[in-house]
Amino acid sequence: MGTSVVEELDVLVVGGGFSGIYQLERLRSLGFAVKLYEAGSDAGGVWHWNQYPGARVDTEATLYQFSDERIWREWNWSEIFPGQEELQAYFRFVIDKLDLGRDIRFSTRVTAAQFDEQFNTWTVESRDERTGETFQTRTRFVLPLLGTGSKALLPNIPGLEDFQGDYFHTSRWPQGYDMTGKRVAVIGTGASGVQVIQSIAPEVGHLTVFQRTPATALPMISRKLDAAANDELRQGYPELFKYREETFGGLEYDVIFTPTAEISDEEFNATLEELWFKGGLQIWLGGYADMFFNAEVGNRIYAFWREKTLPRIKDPDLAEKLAPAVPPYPFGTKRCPLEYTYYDAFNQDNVELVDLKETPIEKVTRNGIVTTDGREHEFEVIVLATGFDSFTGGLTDIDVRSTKGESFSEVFRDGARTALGRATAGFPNMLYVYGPQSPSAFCNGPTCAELEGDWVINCLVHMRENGLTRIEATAEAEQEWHDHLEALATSTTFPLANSWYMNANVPGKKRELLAYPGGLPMYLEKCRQSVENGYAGFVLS
Ligand code: NA7
Repeated sequence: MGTSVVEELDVLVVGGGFSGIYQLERLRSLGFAVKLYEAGSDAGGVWHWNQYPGARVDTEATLYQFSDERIWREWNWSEIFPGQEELQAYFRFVIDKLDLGRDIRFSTRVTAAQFDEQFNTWTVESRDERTGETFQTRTRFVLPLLGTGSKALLPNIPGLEDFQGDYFHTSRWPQGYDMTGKRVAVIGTGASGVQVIQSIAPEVGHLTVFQRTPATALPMISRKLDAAANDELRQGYPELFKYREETFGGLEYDVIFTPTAEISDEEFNATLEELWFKGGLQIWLGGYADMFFNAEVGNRIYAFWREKTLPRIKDPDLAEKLAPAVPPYPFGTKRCPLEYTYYDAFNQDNVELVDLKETPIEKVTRNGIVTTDGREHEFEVIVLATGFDSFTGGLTDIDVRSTKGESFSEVFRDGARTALGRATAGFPNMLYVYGPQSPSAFCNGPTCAELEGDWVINCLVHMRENGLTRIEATAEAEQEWHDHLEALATSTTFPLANSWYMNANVPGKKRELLAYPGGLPMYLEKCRQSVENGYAGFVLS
């Protein structure tokens, strides 16, 4: 770290998504010297990075927004599941409206951070992505608010770098890239893959989808919102913003706690039918909670899903690959993508599916992809819809050193360690929101950005009022939190699937559930208890 210090702060917020923007606005209004650094060149966090065709939020805009009345009073959504461009426009609106721009540095990537024990401050090194210049910031607190999708996961396929066509990850889509008439491969059928596939299928020359595990995609069912509809929704917002705290996923609907053993098959199916037509993630995060504890219940929901999906796919062999008779995993243990025309796309003559369970990818050549049956599939473009090194990838990507000189990769070698999903021992004055071991992936982003975020804000105010300059998680609290999460996780069906929830998508990463599976109300209660007990789990000095 040889460069000079250009900024002295109370708080450095890293990341310009919902969590970062919320912290910047609240902390600044409370008089903290705070700045936000964002690696992307524009607003939105994931909504800046994920510019692939068809990128769209899959929780309802009613709660996929800030609860700040100055914003929702004026902002009108065009539909209930808005697309990427609209979400990015929303972020620009928020930044303008709250005059946050003067405290945001875009195109600024934080690359390293070192704690100074003498002054209880961090020295942070950052790089200007446009000029390549590096500079330092000295700050009391660092909030790495990096979400679950900031570290793209590129598959380790031999020869990829030799490919003569274009290839890119969904979250690094070249702006305005034209796919018309091209021969395209998409690897991956998660939420991003499904959205890309259904969007580009009508325009590309030929599309080959490489599927490792079938998605259980659900109908999105969006609806347009005119000014009157927005006015009507606005009347319900204050109540909704309160209600979200009581729900498992921080949403406008909750899981159903009625034990499925107590209800008839007719009632079970009637409920599923109703949830299906409500659309979105309702059958999952608004469905029977039993599905998360009993694989049989998950399999019954899978059978319902399959019955709905099969009629959409004409070719029976293809149908068996996309919606196999034997559930590939208990329903609900992998994220359900939302779709409009995903399954219909496979009925087009120009769309083909390669089942990687039958014929895995062997290598990439100059011209395309070779599978183990010896076939070379030729392409002009390869889209990597292969997901993210979620939960910890953003942190381990930065060269942060603990007070013992260890990096996050070293400290998380045998699994992530946090107290309350809030901080890690050895990294004082570094607090997370929506990070590992918090509800994160199971919680509506803006909900947790604000409700978890309030804990951080209140803590920093408490420290300021009491002349405290250092907060650090204890190793004991980390162990307790780990054991609590592990006990919860082993009672669920999540360990039965190879999902990114379980870190199973990242080769070599410890297999463990890093999203808090107890639901938002239980999590918030644990956070409250910590505060009531004098920030139990943390040493403040
Ligand atoms: P996901 O949900 O992690 O999906 C990634 C997809 O890519 C999934 O189908 C994977 O198959 C597949 N994949 C990953 N690595 C490979 C390799 N090496 N070979 C073949 N296929 C591979 O990421 P998304 O971007 O779609 O969604 C992430 C979240 O963003 C989403 O859940 C929302 O919250 C928003 P697998 O299922 O692992 O067998």
